[in-house]
Amino acid sequence: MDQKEQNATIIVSGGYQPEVIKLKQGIPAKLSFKRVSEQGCLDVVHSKELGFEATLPFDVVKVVSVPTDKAGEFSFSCGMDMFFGKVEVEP
Ligand SMILES: [Cu+2]
Repeated sequence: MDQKEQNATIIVSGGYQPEVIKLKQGIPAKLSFKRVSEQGCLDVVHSKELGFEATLPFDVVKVVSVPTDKAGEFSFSCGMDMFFGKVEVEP
């Protein structure tokens, strides 16, 4: 069956849960971040490699699109680059 879109939900609380998100190459993908902790710099998530930056208001789901045209491992992190998560795009 053809998949038209892939979605992953990431809970933000003292880090990212899950820390590794696996995606398939070539299928549009969205990450939904939900911050449930008041911990400071986690209110920003960004990734140079994936080309996004988003603010994460407390207890609000924030959706970002990520590219899946290239296979590989791409990291994202909190505003101060202390906490990291990773997207694995598999061919
Ligand atoms: Cu941080």
